[in-house]
Amino acid sequence: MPLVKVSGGVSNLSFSFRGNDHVREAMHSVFLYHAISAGMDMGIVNAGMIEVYDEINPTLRQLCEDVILNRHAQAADRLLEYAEAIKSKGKTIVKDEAWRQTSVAERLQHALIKGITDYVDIDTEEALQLLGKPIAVIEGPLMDGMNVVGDLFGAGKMFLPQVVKSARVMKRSVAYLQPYLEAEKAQNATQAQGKILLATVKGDVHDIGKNIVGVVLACNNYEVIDLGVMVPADKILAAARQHQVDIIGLSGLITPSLDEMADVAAEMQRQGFELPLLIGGATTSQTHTAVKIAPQYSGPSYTCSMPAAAYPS
Ligand code: B12
Repeated sequence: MPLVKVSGGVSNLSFSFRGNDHVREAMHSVFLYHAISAGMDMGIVNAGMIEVYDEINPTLRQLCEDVILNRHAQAADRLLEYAEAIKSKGKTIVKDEAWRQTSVAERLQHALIKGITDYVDIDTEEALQLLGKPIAVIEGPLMDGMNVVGDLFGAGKMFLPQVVKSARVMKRSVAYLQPYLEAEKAQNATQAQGKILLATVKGDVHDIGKNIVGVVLACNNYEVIDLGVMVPADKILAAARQHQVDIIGLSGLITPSLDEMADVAAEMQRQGFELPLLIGGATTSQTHTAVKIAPQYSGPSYTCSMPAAAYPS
């Protein structure tokens, strides 16, 4: 029945394990993982009570799957037995801090996946000491960690509320680095290089990458006009005229943004703009700029989403 949507209260599933959050969180994640891939449209769930599917203890994950998928007659008894054992050992077993012993890149990745903000500042500082430059921390361990989050999310093993928490960790780390980026600016202070307008296009809320680009440009003496997220073409172009910018930079991370960016380019052409147009965001590509943007706009357009190492010198 293609027009029917499926929703449900996920926590009801684990209600009989009240007081044993470890088991409840695992059950919710296992259920969501299988239900979403089987077509569930909306799960009502306490965002603080879900685990990353891949991070569930493998024994517990199997026990939960046996119950949820009704795989054999003893499934419920075995999960009950496991739950009792966990409960009697108390909560300290559950809060495993062993990840604090790993390398700083692994710790930042763990914090991004788990949405843990407690150690972001000290880990970011350690990564900065190790890598020397704030931008190297962003482009290295932070971007690597976000890519893992993206892959887990894409595979249905992380859920939206968890990615919101990851975004918070990323933003906090970038905020920690900002004074260091600004200190670099003070060292290189020369006259303004030009004025650039940045916006995430209509329909898209992703702004972490755009904000980083804004900080880096500002630290390199560009004046940045940032219009924020979900910005329609007419607003972008009106602001570009009003502020007499030298460059327009668009950001977008979801597939519909690719067409929206092409619409902005077409509108720039129609309104007689000749400014350089920068296109950025994880889903954009050289091919997209070449095939979708350049034919719409006779001014220069550039792809800006490749890792720095991939740029031709
Ligand atoms: C964090 C995140 C979120 C957060 C965003 C928080 C925020 N305030 O930004 C939240 C949880 C809100 C979110 C929501 C959604 N997300 Co999301 N999200 C991500 C995730 C995991 C990381 C993005 C990120 O911040 N990366 C780190 C930054 C630094 O990288 P970046 O943006 O690429 O920026 C770099 C370059 O591209 C470049 N750059 C970027 N912009 C610009 C602009 C200019 C001018 C220049 C020069 C350069 C430049 O510079 C940056 C530094 O190098 C990605 C996965 C991924 N690997 O990208 C998915 C991802 C982008 N999301 C995805 C999806 C599907 C969604 C949702 C639709 C989910 C949903 N079902 O609701 C919604 C979108 C709602 C909407 N209308 O926009 C998909 C998109 C797939 C697709 N092709 O459409 C991805 C790829 C995950 C996946 N694998 O499925 N998401």
